[in-house]
Amino acid sequence: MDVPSAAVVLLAFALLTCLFMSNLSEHQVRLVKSSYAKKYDSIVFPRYVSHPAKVQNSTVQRWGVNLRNLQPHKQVEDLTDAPRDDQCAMALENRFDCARDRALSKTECEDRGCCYAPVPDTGGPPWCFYPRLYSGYKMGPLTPTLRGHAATLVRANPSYLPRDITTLRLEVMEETAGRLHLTLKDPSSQRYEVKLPVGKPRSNGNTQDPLYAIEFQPDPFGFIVRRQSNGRVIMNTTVAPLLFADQYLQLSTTLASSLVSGLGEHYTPLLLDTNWTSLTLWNRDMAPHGNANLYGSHPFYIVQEEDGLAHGVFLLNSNAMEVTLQPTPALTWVTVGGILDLYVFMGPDPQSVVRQYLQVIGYPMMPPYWSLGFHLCRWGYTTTNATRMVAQHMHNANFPLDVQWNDLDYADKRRVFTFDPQRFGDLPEMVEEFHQRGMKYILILDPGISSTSPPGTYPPFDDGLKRDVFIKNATGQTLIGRVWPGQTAFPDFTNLETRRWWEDCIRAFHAKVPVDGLWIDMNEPASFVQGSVEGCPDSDLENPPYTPAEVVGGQLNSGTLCMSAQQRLSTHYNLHNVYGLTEASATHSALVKVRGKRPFVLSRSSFSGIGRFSGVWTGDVRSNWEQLRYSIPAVLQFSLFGVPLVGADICGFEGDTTEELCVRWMQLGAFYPFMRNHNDRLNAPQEPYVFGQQAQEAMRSALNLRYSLLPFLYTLFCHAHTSADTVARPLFMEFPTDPNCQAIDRQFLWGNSLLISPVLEQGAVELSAYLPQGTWYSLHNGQPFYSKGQYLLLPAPLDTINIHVREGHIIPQQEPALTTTASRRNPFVLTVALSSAGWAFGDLFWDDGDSLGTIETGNYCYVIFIAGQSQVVSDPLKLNGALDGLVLGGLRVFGVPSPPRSVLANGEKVWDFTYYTDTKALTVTSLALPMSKVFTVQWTL
Ligand code: MIG
Repeated sequence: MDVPSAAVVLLAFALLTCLFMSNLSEHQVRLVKSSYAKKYDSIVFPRYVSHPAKVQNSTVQRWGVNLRNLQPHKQVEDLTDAPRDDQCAMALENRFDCARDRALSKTECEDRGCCYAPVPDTGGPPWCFYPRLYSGYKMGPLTPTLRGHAATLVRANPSYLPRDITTLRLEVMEETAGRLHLTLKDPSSQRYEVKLPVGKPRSNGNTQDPLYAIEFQPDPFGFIVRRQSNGRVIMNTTVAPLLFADQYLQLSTTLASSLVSGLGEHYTPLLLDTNWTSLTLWNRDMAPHGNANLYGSHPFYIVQEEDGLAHGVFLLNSNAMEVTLQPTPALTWVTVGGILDLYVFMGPDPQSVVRQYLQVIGYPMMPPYWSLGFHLCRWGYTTTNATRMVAQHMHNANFPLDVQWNDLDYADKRRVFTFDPQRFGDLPEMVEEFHQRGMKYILILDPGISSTSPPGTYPPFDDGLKRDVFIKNATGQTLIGRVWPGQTAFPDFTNLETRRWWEDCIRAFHAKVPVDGLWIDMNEPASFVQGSVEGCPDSDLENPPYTPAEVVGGQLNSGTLCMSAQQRLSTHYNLHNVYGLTEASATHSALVKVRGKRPFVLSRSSFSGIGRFSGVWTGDVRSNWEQLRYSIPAVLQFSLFGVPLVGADICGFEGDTTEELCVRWMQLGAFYPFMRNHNDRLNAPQEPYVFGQQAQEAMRSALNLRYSLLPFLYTLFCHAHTSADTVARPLFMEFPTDPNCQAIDRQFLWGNSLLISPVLEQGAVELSAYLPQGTWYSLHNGQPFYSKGQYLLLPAPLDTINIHVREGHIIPQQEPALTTTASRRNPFVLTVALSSAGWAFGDLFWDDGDSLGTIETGNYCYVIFIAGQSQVVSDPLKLNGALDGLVLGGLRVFGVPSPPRSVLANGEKVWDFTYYTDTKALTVTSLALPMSKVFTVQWTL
């Protein structure tokens, strides 16, 4: 399978060669596996190193095992016999909380064998903390297994938690050079484990020179992962005890720096606060605000190391989780169930960390082209005619609009898979009209299935019951909650039959209303009653010994189903966080089967791996400036989580927007990978056409700018799908060695070449924007900025969003139109941003935009563009007919040092060109060069 990859882009840039890189073939994978197996024959495990100072009576016999390239094992100071005061003497920031589960008095604390030393403030360092040496698990010898190495861990004394798992099996697997995998499980009884729907994690086939080395401290058990190249400690879990009880699992580690990101979904900056903060991962229908668990869970973090390297850690666990950060810097995972299934990704650069993570959870889907256009939605378009009018107003005012949406309004008594016979009686006709205009249509689909319609009148429920697809309560009856249609049952998407039933429901509905995509809301799942209409039984699942501190509502079953509810795979206690993921997967595959085209699914709830199936929006954001500003880190975090198709509700969902806010939000939103304006029922309207002429003009130009960039955006999505590149990209990812970029989350990049610097403050008409070192050209007029890596004050009047093109890059664009159906036929335009040496490079991925598997079957075009020596040349590396009839209509070359005397296109003289002496930009228009052929545009100086 040939795919254009970002690596190729770089290569071609450097060498001007054209190469295709392919994914590993089955054959190669087999080869890799056998070499992996062979390697281990020659390594002798374990290698014991006894502690030199204490031969007899050695309770802390330490030994180190380096799975590769043995390094001298660093002795950890032996404190066994140290007096208790020494055991408790440590800097405040190094205290690890011994009383996370509940508040303890001094006596209770000391009964746990912990240190008690109050500090004036609360919310900072813990008062009750572990001594330096705290008994825990003791590790036996490491022995080889089929996949790696394993050891048994035994706890001699009980911990302070109910139901310790006293014997654990540790498995250590060096899966690739950049990926280390450790699991800790109960060998005597199977506990719940997350099964991601990806099959085997991709291997890059090279475990020859691992980027990591791991050492173990046997008693108390802990491990240290180092970066092989420089010895840097990436993880050190010896700093606090491992706890593994039935409903409380805890693992602490130091962090290599405090530059940590991830651990979504929360309302935070891109860099998390390590000053004694905690993040709860528990999917919840909750409008974004600080210190709250929101809709999704992504137990993955990435750390920027001080020299520009990076690594990441993924704890594959879907139970309710709390992650605390402290200034050591260190991090503690606490989860209330499952196993510890830990991946370490060694990068060494930030983009590689994300790629390694996505090799485990799955690469993102390729979205249909139209889904990159503008989407317009509102709760409160109460009839088909109201909905039609919206699209018509947009059209009349010349605003691009690809997709018109409806919220719950369409449904008959708010029941999914129906439409209101009065208000939406001609819904099928309306959808047909949109299609005639080259538009698409999407509506909302909640998972709750009304359970109170008279028998025989509502097939989704009747069939669902018959086919046994619903989640059951603890005693085996259908669990009934309450959502928009009243009482509802909840499909159990871990049951295969449910997926078939869901597909049947979608097929039947689609036969009447040919929707183009589905918007899956309320899938945390959300319920308006706690647990169920009958409450929940009193049990350790509903009221576990430990509940993450910041769970909104205080209980796991707040705003959702009973924890004791039964799903095919396990209890809802274990499966809650993957409900949205399983629904997205079922919806995605149903759409594939029903429509036979590339599916579009937008999900509110998410878990690691959802990017394979769906895009995500950030939920019920408020119409205010702060929420506008925090939408950038939200979008960037989903980039890190492998969900490139993401955006916030433009102009805000809750509350009244203002004209200025809405203009600025449309400008930023034009650079969300997923661009939708959506509004709640009772608010002031915020469709672009409701504002004054000046605001409309600004919005129109933002929309046209986006539409002109869609070929570039689509190409970025292709690289995301094939190579796990990010689309909306944090600056630190592209400029990891520039310390100024570490924290930037008011600006971001598209791919590696477009810098977006939006206005995020009310009243601002200028903006201080950071430009990394090099030349950046204004996308609007080619004005160059030579940056040493500095902040520049840029004008940003209301009609302007600052976008800069990075030197050395070519951006493929197309003249905009009111839909992508139309814009896809328009002439292309290249924006060529020359490097100081006069070079630039770019590429274009193009296919029909919504067929299935075009990349996998090679049914696409891939063209590269190379500029150098006063010319731009295209090279169509792969053609399938999709570009036939399409032309290059013009180009803009930025950084042309002096006025050209003449311009030649495919050797012929061109008259329509302009050179701007002030900006050094050359514009060539009125071309018609076939995109499917090699073309050359030269200028003579
Ligand atoms: O309880 O469908 O986040 O986008 O408009 C509210 C109505 C349910 C929440 C979604 C929002 C949507 C709304 N939904």
